[in-house]
Amino acid sequence: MKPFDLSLYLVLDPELCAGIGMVETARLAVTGGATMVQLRDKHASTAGMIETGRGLKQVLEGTGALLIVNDDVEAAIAIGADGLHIGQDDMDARTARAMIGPDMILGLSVETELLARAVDPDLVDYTGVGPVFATPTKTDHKQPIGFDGLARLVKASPVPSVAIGGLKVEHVAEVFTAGAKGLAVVSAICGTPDPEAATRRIAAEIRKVRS
Ligand code: TZP
Ligand code: MG
Repeated sequence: MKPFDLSLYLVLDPELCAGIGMVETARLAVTGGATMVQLRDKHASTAGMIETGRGLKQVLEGTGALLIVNDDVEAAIAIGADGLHIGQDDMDARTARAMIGPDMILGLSVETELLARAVDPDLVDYTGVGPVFATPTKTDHKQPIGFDGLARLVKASPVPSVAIGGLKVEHVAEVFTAGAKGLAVVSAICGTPDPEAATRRIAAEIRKVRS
């Protein structure tokens, strides 16, 4: 498996990226310092995911940023993505790992301490922990956990965690203080007029809090 850096993890959303599209948003964000990009499109067919994913793979090529595909294991494999991200309502981690093989990164969303503790580090490489705050980006999200909850879940997770849910540049310090290895954001980058500049600001804040 490739080493991965969870520090600035962009999760794409086709609606929020509607103006310039997901591929161009990803290109700008990676230029601005995003370390991982997740293709997440709840309404796309596998063929649609593969088409967008191939475009993403092209723009990420040679940048060092990794491409993760949400939910659709068939698309993840066809794209040759670096990883797959699944939620608790998707296939279980053992099934996912059996399908993707040992080399792809596997991420799993966890919303409670119990779920974090249940993660098998032989199957799962990182956890996505949240939502830290309520967010309009995902309307069916679970109860927000706040930074106290984030710290508890990160501690319970046997693998590195990335925080998600309502996170903006002003939350970077608290995310790292809670022990997360990074933040995953949608609207802090996708919904902005200048995704590259927005990413640059978050990346600069990450460098500052880590130094
Ligand atoms: N999972 C939990 S919250 C969330 C996802 C995909 C959406 C986060 O979006 P935003 O805009 O960064 O709050
Ligand atoms: Mg899912």
